[in-house]
Order: sequence, then structure tokens, then C-alpha cells
Amino acid sequence: MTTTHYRTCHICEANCGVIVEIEEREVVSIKGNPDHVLSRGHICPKATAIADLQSDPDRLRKPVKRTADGWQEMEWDQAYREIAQRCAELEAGGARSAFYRGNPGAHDYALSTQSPYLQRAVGARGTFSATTLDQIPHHYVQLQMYGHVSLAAVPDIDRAQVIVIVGGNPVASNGSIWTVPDFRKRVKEMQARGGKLIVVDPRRTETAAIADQWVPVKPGTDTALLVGILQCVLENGDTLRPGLAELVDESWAKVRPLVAAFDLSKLSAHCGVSESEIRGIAQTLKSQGPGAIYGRMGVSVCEFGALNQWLVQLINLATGNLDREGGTMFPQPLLDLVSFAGRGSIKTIETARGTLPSVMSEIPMIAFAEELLREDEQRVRVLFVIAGNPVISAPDGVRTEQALESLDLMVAIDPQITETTRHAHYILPPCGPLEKDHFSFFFGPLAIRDFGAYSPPTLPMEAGAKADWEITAELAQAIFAAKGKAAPNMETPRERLDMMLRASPAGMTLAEVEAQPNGVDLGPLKPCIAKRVMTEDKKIHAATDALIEELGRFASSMAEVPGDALRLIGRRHVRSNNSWLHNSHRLVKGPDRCTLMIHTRDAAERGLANGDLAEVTSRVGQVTVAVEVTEDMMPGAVSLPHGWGHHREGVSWKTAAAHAGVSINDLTDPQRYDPLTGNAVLNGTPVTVARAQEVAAAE
Ligand SMILES: Nc1nc2c(c(=O)[nH]1)N[C@H]1C(S)=C(S)[C@@H](COP(=O)(O)OP(=O)(O)OC[C@H]3O[C@@H](n4cnc5c(=O)[nH]c(N)nc54)[C@H](O)[C@@H]3O)O[C@H]1N2
Ligand SMILES: Nc1nc2c(c(=O)[nH]1)N[C@H]1C(S)=C(S)[C@@H](COP(=O)(O)OP(=O)(O)OC[C@H]3O[C@@H](n4cnc5c(=O)[nH]c(N)nc54)[C@H](O)[C@@H]3O)O[C@H]1N2
Ligand code: SF4
Ligand SMILES: [Mo]
Repeated sequence: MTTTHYRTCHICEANCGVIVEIEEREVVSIKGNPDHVLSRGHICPKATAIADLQSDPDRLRKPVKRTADGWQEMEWDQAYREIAQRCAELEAGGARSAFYRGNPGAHDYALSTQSPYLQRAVGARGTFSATTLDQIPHHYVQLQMYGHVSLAAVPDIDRAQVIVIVGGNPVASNGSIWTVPDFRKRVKEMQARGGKLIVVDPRRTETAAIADQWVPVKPGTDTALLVGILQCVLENGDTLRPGLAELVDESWAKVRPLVAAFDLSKLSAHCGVSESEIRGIAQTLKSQGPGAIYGRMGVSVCEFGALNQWLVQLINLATGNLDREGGTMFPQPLLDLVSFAGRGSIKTIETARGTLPSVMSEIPMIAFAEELLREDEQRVRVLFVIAGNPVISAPDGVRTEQALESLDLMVAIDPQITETTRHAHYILPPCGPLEKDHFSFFFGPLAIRDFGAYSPPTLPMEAGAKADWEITAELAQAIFAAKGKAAPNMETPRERLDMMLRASPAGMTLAEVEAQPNGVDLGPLKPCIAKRVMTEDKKIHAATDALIEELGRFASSMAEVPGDALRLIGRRHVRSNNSWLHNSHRLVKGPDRCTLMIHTRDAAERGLANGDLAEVTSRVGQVTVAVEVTEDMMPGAVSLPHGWGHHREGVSWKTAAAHAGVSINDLTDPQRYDPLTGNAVLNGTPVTVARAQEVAAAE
């Protein structure tokens, strides 16, 4: 008998509604849910791959332990007991423990709400996560300006007349820090009402291809462009729109003189965007009607990540687009995370890499390997890796592997033996994705409508399987017991979710939300900044000393003569998701996607033709990869996707290993980071590209 189930796709931030048809335990089909309040039927090719994740024969079904004779399967209780015992012994000997939390954890509300128990049980001193490879500049700026790390101003694409995207590719990524399913159709609708999409990117991306204007920019130089745009916006004065002006603190008066001091022609030369184009973008944002400028990975994971995100906010403020319909607004979702989580913090931390910023108590990932390899008593000797693959996702993968090998105890919660978890002593695998429930926990506050959606598990749990949250809760209990401590009361994730929903302004119960399988729609975004802003004086803080100082550092950096190295940037593809969807046949089939894109001129200079193998070398490493010669790259920039490099021995995902590719993070350099936030710099890596030796020799 075929049964029909409604759920939310958990793979990316878009949170699309899907309809899953099941026969026995087999997935018959996965389709978009046309009645879903947010995604309106949209899905991407990854949704159907949920079936592959569920039925993946390579996925671990039982805990495993690494022995001299290979991986040995074991029962859960035994695994918990052994890990707990070892943890207690190591802690008694003064060993420092830490966590690394990867991206899929953020898509699992139950794990997110429960894993702190495990952290308490372990007594971990330090959390690393994918956040400092990704978006910590956003949190930094949101805390500085709006008083809370999670107060994101989201572009209201459904009513906007102009959207300027700097360093984001939502046609491939489906939006980030911007839950915007069906981005392509929403752009078409905007264009049909006379609106305009402008994309600033060194590559003519899939998003640039549907834009009204593509503006190529030299990698890592967007700060110049953003200062230029802001300067032009403020040319005729800095009067803020009524309604907004009263909400902004007096530091606003500092902004115009700061940006006016820059020479527009120098800014233009620095970023490679002409003065007229800079003026044009400023003019469009000012006069085209409501709209927004939005910046993502391309301007976050770079040296001036925080500065860029600040400038983006200032441009929206200065053009009157902040907190207006069709501009950017703070969502007021069904579950109002902002009212539960603390406001967040910006501190500094002593690490083996010296003093680094620590935003939201994170230890920056650029210090990860060094913290594991340091030689004093502060060395991290015990590591829990939950849903993460830092060997592939963090800079200098080879060094990361060396660091993992040095651990006294490494425990991974992951369905696969990956490039990272192959170094673990124990791997605890969670159940398949369809056996879990789902709630749009972190994504309500980032969505283009005020919404929330809960889906129950689609399939009953396989015998012996456990959800991620159960694993962390049970392991926590075992560790408390091994240490002779009483375990605290642990509410279930559903209990916690129900409590948080009831306490949110919408005040619904989980049962009421669950009764709406298409999600709960609370309507379009609404201006609300006056009541939402959470700084102590309830004002928007336009400029802080740290950001002003950073602008000065940027100004000085413009004098540095850029070398003639090519600049390597990243890439995402709609059929891939970070490192973990390459085991799905239906997603990896077709042409090789892990290629080095290079402009025709740069390729010709190096004697490279389409498909040739090239050696790409950076300060930290070298990879050999086929080139894709294309006019879609701007000259001087080359692009390689991240998430590949599955050639490493002993991984369980065989399909991925058969489509190994190379890892861009064997080239990216942990020496490079954003000094305000500690975020890694993953774009703009200086590289040389040459024909591969073996190819050259063969001719
Ligand atoms: N050069 C470069 N590097 C980058 C980026 C880039 O653009 N360029 N992007 C960065 C960004 S934005 C991010 S978010 C990071 C991601 O960095 P990570 O989160 O470290 O890496 P992922 O590839 O997402 O790895 C996810 C792991 O979780 C496992 N997994 C999948 N589903 C589940 C589940 O339900 N439960 C559990 N327990 N495990 C699961 C997978 O098997 C995989 O091992 O990469 C960053 N690295
Ligand atoms: N299909 C798919 N979807 C995903 C993911 C995935 O791996 N695959 N990952 C998910 C995750 S974890 C995240 S964080 C989001 C990320 O979502 P996005 O940020 O939208 O995705 P990216 O493809 O990293 O887009 C970054 C863009 O910046 C450009 N860029 C690089 N350097 C520069 C620069 O110096 N200046 C400018 N202006 N642009 C630059 C790149 O060419 C690229 O087009 O995507 C999420 N969705
Ligand atoms: S865009 Fe694709 S991967 Fe992302 S939630 Fe929707 S269907 Fe899933
Ligand atoms: Mo990410």
C-alpha cells in the first residue's frame, strides 16, 4: 500500500515542502508540495536524493570502533560505556576536550536543542563549528548594529523592485541567511513587475545568468565597491528617511565623512568596477523603488568579511530600504529564536594561533589544527565531531588530518566513514533522514515570510537505529554516570519545541502546528525594527569604533600592490551540498563538476585547453585538476567547487570515492582570516596554475 507523507526537506536553508510517497519502507516518489506556504511546490534535484540518503547501502547502521584489524561493529550500550570510560579517564588526567559541529546539525532542531547536554557531560572547553567557515561576520555585525546575533534583515524579494546580490549564488545555493525557496521564479516575478536583479561576482554564475546586469569584481576587493556605492548614495547628504532616522544613534553622523574621504576613482581601480557602474548601482538602489543589497559567502569568507557585511547594512539604511516593505526586514517567525537565545557575545580568546576574536564563544576554525597539535597542557586531546567534515570543509585539509590523528579520543556522530571520521576512534551513526522529525528552527528568522513548519518522521525507526539527539542524550547520560555525576533532567526535543512555540508571540502549540502539514504562514514580513532592535539604548548602532578602525585598515590595504597570482574562488552546484551528497548516483551522474574554471585568456597564457589537467599550487598545497575554459570567469580569477576530495583511503561512501574530485581546502590557507571575527578566508586564495607535469612530459 502506498502512503503519502508531508515533510520539509532538511538539506539546505530553503526548507522546501515535499510530498513523499512510500510503499513498505521504499520511497516511491518525492515531489514538491504545491500548497507549502513558503516553497509553493518548488524543489531542486537534491530533494529526490533524500531517498538515496535513506537507502544508502554504504551508510553505517551500528556504532563502529577503529581497531588494528579495521572497523569493528558494536552494540550501542557497549560503545557508550567505552567512550564514557575513556572520557572520564582522560578528563581525570586533565585532558582538554572540544567539539566540532558541522552544518547538517543546524538543520536538525532536535540535535541543536539536545547537544548542549553532551557538551556539559563532557565538560568541553571550546566549540569549533562550521560557523567560522561561513557566516560569523553576519552575526558580528547583527550584534553590533541591532543588538542580537540572530537579528538578520532579510530582503523582501516578493515586493522588491531591485535586488543587488554581492557574492551569493542563490540559483545554485537556494539562498543562505535568506530562506528563499524558488528564488528563480521570484526573480522572474520581480522582473515582470519592472524590477531589476544585479549580480556582483567574479564569475557569471547561474544567478548572474538570469540577472539584468552582471558586474564582475576582482576577488576579495568588494569593500572598495561597497564603500563606493555608499559614497554615491550619500553624495547629496545623509538625511535618513523619516521613521528610520529617530531609530539610529548619533554615530550615523560619522559615516558620511568616513566614506567621503575615499577617492572614487581609486576605489574603482581597486575592485575593477567602473565608476559609472558603481554610480549606476547606487542610483538604482536609491530610485528604482524598494529593494535591497545582499551579500553572502563571496563577501563573508574574505579578509574584510565583517566590514563588508556592515557596509551592506549601511547601504540598506542609507537608501531607506531597511525596515520597509520591499526592502529588508527582521522576520517574526512562528518560533521566535531571538527571544530565547542570549544576545550573543564578542570576546577574544587565547589560542595556539595567538589572540583571536571569539564571536558567540566560537573558537575560529583557522586555529583548529594548531589547537589539536599544540604541545602544552592546553592541547585538545578529546574531540567530538557532530555532523561535520572539517578535513574537506576547513582550510588546509592535509594539516587537519595530521591534527585529528594526534587525538587521544575522537568520537564522531556521522552516518559515514568520511575523510574526517576515518580518524575517529568511534563513529556513532544516526538513523536515516526520513526517520527523523523536522522543524524550521534556525530558518524562520531568515525566511522571506513569517512562517514555521513541523513535520513528523516519515518512516518508523529501523530496528536498532537512533536519532542524532538520542545518541547525544544517551551518551551524555553514560558520561555523567562514568564520572559519578548525576545527569540533569533532559526534556525531549518535542517538549522543548512545544514550550518555545507557546512562548513565542504567535503562541501556537506544537500540536496546532503539526496539524498544518503545509506549514504555518503568518504573512509577509512586516516593518518592526522599532520593537525588535535589542541594543541597550534600543537604537540602531550605525558605526562602532572597531568597524571604523577596520575601515581605516582597509584604506591602508589599498596601497598594497597586488601580486600577479591568479585568485582562487569557490563554487556551489545545485546537485551538490558541501561534502556529503556525492554518494547519490542520481546527483553525481553527468559531467565532472569538480573542474577549475579559468578564463580563455588565462588558459591560453598557460597553454591550457578545455579538459587539460592543471596543477594548482598555493602556499599550503597543490592539486591536479581538469580545467574548464570559459568566458564566464573574469580574467585573473579561477574557480573550484568545495566539498570534493574523496580520494582519501578508507572512506565508506563508495560512489563519492568513485567521483573523488579534489579538495579546494587542500589549497586554502588558515593563515588568512578576518581579524574582526576570526572567520576563515576561503575565497581569493593566491594560486599559480600550470599545465600538469605528466601531461607536459607526455608530449
Ligand atoms: N573552500 C571552501 N570551504 C568551505 C566553504 C566554501 O564555500 N569554500 N563553505 C563552508 C560552509 S558555508 C560550510 S557550512 C562548511 C560545511 O562544513 P561541514 O559541516 O564540516 O561539512 P559538511 O560537508 O556539511 O559535512 C557534513 C557531515 O555531516 C554528515 N551528515 C549528514 N547528515 C547528517 C545527519 O543527519 N546527522 C549527522 N550526525 N551527520 C550527518 C555527513 O556525512 C558529513 O560527514 O564548509 C565550509 N567550507
Ligand atoms: N546546491 C548547494 N546549495 C547549498 C550549498 C551547497 O553546497 N550546494 N551549501 C549551503 C551552505 S552551507 C551555504 S553557506 C550556502 C551559501 O550560499 P551562497 O553564498 O549563495 O553560495 P556560494 O555559491 O558560495 O556563493 C558565493 C558566490 O560568491 C562568489 N565570490 C567568490 N569570491 C568573491 C568575491 O571576492 N567577491 C564577490 N562579489 N563574489 C565572490 C562566488 O563566485 C559565488 O558565486 O549555500 C547553501 N546551499
Ligand atoms: S532547495 Fe533543494 S535541497 Fe534545498 S530545501 Fe529545497 S529541495 Fe531541499
Ligand atoms: Mo554554510
